[in-house]
Amino acid sequence: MSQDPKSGLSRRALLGATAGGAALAGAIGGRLALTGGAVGVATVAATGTAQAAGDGAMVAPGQLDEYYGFWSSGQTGELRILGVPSMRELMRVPVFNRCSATGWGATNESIRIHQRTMTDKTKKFLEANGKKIHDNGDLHHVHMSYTEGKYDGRFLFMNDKANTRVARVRCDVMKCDAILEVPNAKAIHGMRPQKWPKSTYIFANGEDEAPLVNDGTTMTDDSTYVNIFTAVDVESWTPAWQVIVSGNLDNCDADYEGKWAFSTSYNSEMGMTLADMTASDMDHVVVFNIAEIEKAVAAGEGQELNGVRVLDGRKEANSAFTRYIPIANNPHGCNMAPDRKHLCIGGKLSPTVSVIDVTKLDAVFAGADPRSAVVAEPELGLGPLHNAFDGKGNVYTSLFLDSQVVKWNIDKAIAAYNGEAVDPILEKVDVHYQPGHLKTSHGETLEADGKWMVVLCKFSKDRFLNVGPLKPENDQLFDISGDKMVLVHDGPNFAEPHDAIAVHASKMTNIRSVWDRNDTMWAETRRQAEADGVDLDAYNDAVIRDKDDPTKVRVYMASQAPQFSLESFTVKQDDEVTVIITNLDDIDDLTHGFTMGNHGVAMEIGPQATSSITFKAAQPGVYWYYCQWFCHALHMEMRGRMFVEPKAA
Ligand code: CUK
Ligand code: CUA
Ligand code: CA
Repeated sequence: MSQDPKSGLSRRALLGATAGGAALAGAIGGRLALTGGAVGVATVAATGTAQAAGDGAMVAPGQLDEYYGFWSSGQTGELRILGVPSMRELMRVPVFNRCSATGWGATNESIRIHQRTMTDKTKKFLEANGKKIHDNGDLHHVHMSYTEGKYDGRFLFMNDKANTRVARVRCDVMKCDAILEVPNAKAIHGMRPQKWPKSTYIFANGEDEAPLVNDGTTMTDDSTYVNIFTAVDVESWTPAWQVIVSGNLDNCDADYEGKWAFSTSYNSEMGMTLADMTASDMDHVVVFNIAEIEKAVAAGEGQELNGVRVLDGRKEANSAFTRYIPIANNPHGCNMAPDRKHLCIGGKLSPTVSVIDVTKLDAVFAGADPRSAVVAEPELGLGPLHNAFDGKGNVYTSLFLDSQVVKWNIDKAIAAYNGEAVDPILEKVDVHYQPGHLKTSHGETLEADGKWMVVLCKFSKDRFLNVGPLKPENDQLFDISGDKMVLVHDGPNFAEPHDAIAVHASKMTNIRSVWDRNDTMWAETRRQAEADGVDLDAYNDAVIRDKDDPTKVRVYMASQAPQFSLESFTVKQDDEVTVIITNLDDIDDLTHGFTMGNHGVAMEIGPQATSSITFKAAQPGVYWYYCQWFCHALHMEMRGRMFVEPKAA
């Protein structure tokens, strides 16, 4: 591997390193030669988990965090990975955004993932705008797949409110491998996986109201508007079924028995203005009966619309699919407690959290008063949004308007609701400032461990050096293992994490460092290579003009530090050029890149990966391409030329 089959040069000889290590020494050595000293190597060897040191340095350099933190990024559209408790940012995984570093949203492999479930309407819309994909997103919620109420380390799921999509990230390589544009619904906001027995579905809330067939025939008549709740099949990443509801849908969650899903609605009024949306004293939580819905879907009830079975679960339909529990004034957060019993609903405009006992829901579906399932409604402070749990019967609720987190006890709240003279509130702490979501380590699983809590503050104001009118958000980390909540870290963050989860490192057992050459990610590219007679697994190169469309040229090459197998290639002006590169290096952390100068294209090629990108060579001349991922002492020399011959006059 360290022998360059073309030039016959050994990389180790080039570096002048000792012959002690094999390929690893070759690659790491390249860095050491430039960074000076053995610092880079020392950190690699260190292991062990974090201890709270109390001096702000909770995880020493070279030590590993105890938890993976998976953060949403809101309007940035990516997934972020942080270490908890160090709050060090470890990685950004592009999902709905266009990424300059990795080429996500530009490589053929990523565009295929984007386009697979795109509706015809969206395809036409994008074409009219000269685009292939939407390259923005609004990623609010990230959750992991479950097996029996616990994180299983397989997938991460996330929503895009902006373009009505949900996406899946593979945890083995931490890359997005499936995006679904949800048909019929509008603006996917709340999104949660099924928890029990495993995540067969994710549930996705449509937040915005629109006509079911939104083709312009009816627009201002809002009596024709609906909102849609969707179950997405986790394996096939296609919609399994949909339910039309009354009111809109905000946040959602699922229970620990696999029986129910729940969604908050702040617009039971079906209002189109702020005044109308806040007109009613009461809104509601919708409860979905999964078994009844599945039965009806299997029986072919409802209607088929854009390939999905759609059931009517509106109030007036009086179906077995839904029940509506009245909740005060524009509720928001929806969080199932790890006690398997209590669902907590943030009041937002009401200073209360409503506690629903899910064991009472069978009675509600059998005809009991829906409010009979509410077993507590403690008054906690102003602007309660989201709830998190410590597994010891306590809840942490973010108070947006009060800029506080309140810790309270469920049993005490129930006792108070029943008339006992007990105060359920245990403690309040100030946060900085205006918290949205807050999350505890494993708090949305049966393994809630009561160790850490992050509070995602929407405003940072004076907590950091001033960086201009646009300020970062502030993610505050609290140690909640003792009686008191102790603030241990402020973590500035860019626009705009809404939600986060912390997953113990012991759950993440299948993470790879090197790609499998046969990964499905580039299966389509591999098929094309076979048709072109190119062996992607060899240090191989080829420039192939398409037989059917001679304006299309495919350029195949391999990369192996510090060289591309092709040091130049020639195309004609106006050719559509696809560059396909396989990285034959097979050691940890040896990523190459491909950037074509002045053509607006760049991509990442991980160890043993194949990546491809397509562009038009519209202007004649000489253009250099280069590896933009620092890979070797001779990384700067890892480049080549594209000659674009002028069109014959
Ligand atoms: S929502 Cu952002 S603070 Cu989209 Cu989960 Cu509540
Ligand atoms: Cu290859 Cu830098
Ligand atoms: Ca309302």
